[in-house]
Amino acid sequence: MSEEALQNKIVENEYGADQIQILEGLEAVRKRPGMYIGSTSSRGLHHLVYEIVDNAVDEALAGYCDTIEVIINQDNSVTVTDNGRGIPVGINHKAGKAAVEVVFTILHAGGKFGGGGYKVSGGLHGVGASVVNALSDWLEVEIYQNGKVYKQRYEKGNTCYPLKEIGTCPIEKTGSVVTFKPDKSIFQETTIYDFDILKTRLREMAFLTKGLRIILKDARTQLTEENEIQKQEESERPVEEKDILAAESVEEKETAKKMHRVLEFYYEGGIKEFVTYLNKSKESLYDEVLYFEGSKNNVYVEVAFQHNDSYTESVYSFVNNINTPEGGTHLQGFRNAITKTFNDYARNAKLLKDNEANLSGEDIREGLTAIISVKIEEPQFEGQTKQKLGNSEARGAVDSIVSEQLTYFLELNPSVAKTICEKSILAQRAREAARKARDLTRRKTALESMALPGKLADCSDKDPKNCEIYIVEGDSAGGSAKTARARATQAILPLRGKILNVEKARLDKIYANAEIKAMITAFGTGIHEDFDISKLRYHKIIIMTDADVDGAHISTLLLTFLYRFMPQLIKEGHVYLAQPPLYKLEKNKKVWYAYSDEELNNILSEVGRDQNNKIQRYKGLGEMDAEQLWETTMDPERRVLLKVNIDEETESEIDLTFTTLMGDKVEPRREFIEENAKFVKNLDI
Ligand code: TTJ
Repeated sequence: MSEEALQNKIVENEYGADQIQILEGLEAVRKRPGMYIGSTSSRGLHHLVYEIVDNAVDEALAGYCDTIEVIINQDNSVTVTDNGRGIPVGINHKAGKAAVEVVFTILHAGGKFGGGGYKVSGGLHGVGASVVNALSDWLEVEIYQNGKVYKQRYEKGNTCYPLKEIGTCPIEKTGSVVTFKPDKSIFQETTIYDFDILKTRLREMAFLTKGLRIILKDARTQLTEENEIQKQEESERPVEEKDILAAESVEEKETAKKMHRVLEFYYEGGIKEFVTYLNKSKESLYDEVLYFEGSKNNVYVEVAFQHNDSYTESVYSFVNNINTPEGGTHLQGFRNAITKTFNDYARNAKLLKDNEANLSGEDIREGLTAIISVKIEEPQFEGQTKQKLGNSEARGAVDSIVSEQLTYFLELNPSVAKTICEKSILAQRAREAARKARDLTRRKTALESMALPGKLADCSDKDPKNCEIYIVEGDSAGGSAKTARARATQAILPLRGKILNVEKARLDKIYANAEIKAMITAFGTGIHEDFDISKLRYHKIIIMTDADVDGAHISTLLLTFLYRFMPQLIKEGHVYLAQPPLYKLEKNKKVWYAYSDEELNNILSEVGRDQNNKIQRYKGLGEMDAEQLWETTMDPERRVLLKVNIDEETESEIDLTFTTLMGDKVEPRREFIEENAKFVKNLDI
C-alpha cells in the first residue's frame, strides 16, 4: 500500500467500519475508474467537469456563490472558478492536514465536506472531487480567503506539497479555482473536450439553479494535432447568438468564432425558463408557465409546466440537478397531483358531467411540457440503471405542494383552467377512439395470424440477428431495392410518399395510417403498452431515402415516429440510415463512387481532372439500377451506414430536436437545420 493510501486508511478508520470500500484510497479509483465515473469514454471525461462544477453549485445553493466559470484550456485541461467562500483551508484535525487537501485526496461516499445546501450521494455525480483528482495527470487548486491566496498541486492524486500561501488579495475577494488535466492513460479513447457536450449540460445546470450565472469559455485558439478533429467539426457549425467575440483581425475573428467561444447562462426564472425554452418551437395553449415551489419533509420541490398544442408529453424530472430518465417517486407525486386536481376542478366547474368518466393522467399530460426538480439530502436511486428515485417522502412532498398551489392557481385563473380541461377532454375522446381502433387491429391480427404487409418483400432467414429491413422511399426505388437485395437476410418495405407526422396527429389517426401499420406489423414488436423488443424481426432497421431535402425530411419523419413510439429500437442501436452516394465517376472503364463533395474532390485529385472524366450526380435512388444500388448502398461489405443514437443524458435536447424539426414554427426549424442533425453519429462501415 502506498503511503498516501495508508494515510487514507488511518483517516477513514476514524469514520467507522461501515465505509470499508472507502479505505482503499485513490489507488482504487485509478484501478477501476468505471466504478466511480461510469466509464472512461468521452462520457466519463466530461463527467469530471460536472463533478467539479457540482461542488461549486452546492456553494451556490448554500447561498454564497452566484457565478461559476468553466474554461477549456489550450491543453484540454479545464479550469472551474467560483466566487463562493473558498474551500476551507484550516487544518482538519482528524486528517492532520488542510481541509482542502482532504477534499481532494480522500474518497468520500457522499458529499460530507461541501457543508452547504444539498449534496448528492447517488448516481454518477457526487462521487467527490478526489475522484477527479485521482484520474487527472495533475490538478491544481487555488483558494481566495481572508485576504490570502492559497495553492496546492497534486499529480495523479498524490499531493506535491502541503497547502501553501502564495500571495495576498483584497479581503472581499473569495472563491475557489480548480484546474485539472485528465490523465491520458485513463481516458484512452479521448482527452479532448467537446464544447457542445459541456454547453448542453451547463445550460441545464443553470436552468436548474435559478439566479446562478454559468460561463463557458473555449480558450483553445491554436490548433494542436489533437484539436484538429474538433476544429473540422466546429468549422461546419454556425456561431452561437450569444458568442462574445474578442478578436482583432478578420482572420482572428474567424478562428475566434470556431475556437474562442464564450457562452453565458443565466436564468432568473430557473426551470420556468427551462419550460419556455423547451416550448419555444411549439404553440403554447396559454401564456403563463405555471411554477410551484415549496419544502416539505426535508424535500425542496420546484415544478414548472405549460401545455402546448401538440400531442406529446415532455416531462423531465431531476433530483439534485441530476436527470432521472426513469422517473420515480417525485414524478409519481407530480402525476397524482395534476390528475386529481384537474379532475376535481373539471367536476366542480361542470366541465365534466356527472355521467362522464374521469380524465386519465395521460389525457391531462397530452401536450404537456414540465420540469420537476427536487433537492433531497439522501436520495436513494433504484432500478437497473440507478436512475429512478426511490425516496417515498418525495412522492408526498411533490403531491401536496403541487395539489395545494395548483388548486389555488386554477381558482384564480379560470380561463387557463378551462383551456387545459378542454384539451384534456378532447384527448380523452381521441384516446377512446384509438383504443377501439387498436382493439380492432388486435382482434384482426389474432384472426389473420399476424399477416405481414403486402408490400413487404421479406427475407428468408428467420433469425432476427441476421436480418435487416430497408424502409425505402417510393415504389420505384423499392422495386430496385427488391431486385438488388440479398434475399436471405435483407427485407424491403417500400413506403409511398411522405409518412404521417406523428407530432401533429392524435393517436387514433396514427394507428389508422397504412404506412405506420405496415411498419408496426413488419417489425413484429407491437407498440405502446404491447411493445416487446424480443419480438423484433430484424436487428437492423435501415432507412433508405434520397440524398436530397425531401429524402432528409422523410428520414426525419420516420425517425420521429420511431423515437416517439419505439424509442428502445433507437436506444438499443437497431436503427440506421443508409448513405447512397452523391456522385459516380467513370474513367477508363473504372468506376468510383463519392458520398460527399469532399470525397469527389479527393478522388479527382487522385485520378486527375481530365476531360474524359464522366461524372454523374445522383438525384435520387431511382436513378441507380439495381446493381449500382447494391454495390453502393446495400452490400454489407461496401456500404456506409449511419447508426442513429441517443445520448440519454440530454433527453430534453433530443425532444427539442424533434419538435423543432416537426413543429409549426419556421424560424427555429431553419436555425436547427443549419446546426444539423445531432442525433446521428458515424459508425458501422
Ligand atoms: C464549506 O463550508 C465552509 C465554507 O466553504 C464551503 C465549501 O466547501 N465551499 C466551496 C467548495 N466553494 N467552492 C467549492 C469548490 C469549488 C470548486 C470549483 C471545486 C471544489 C471541489 C469545491
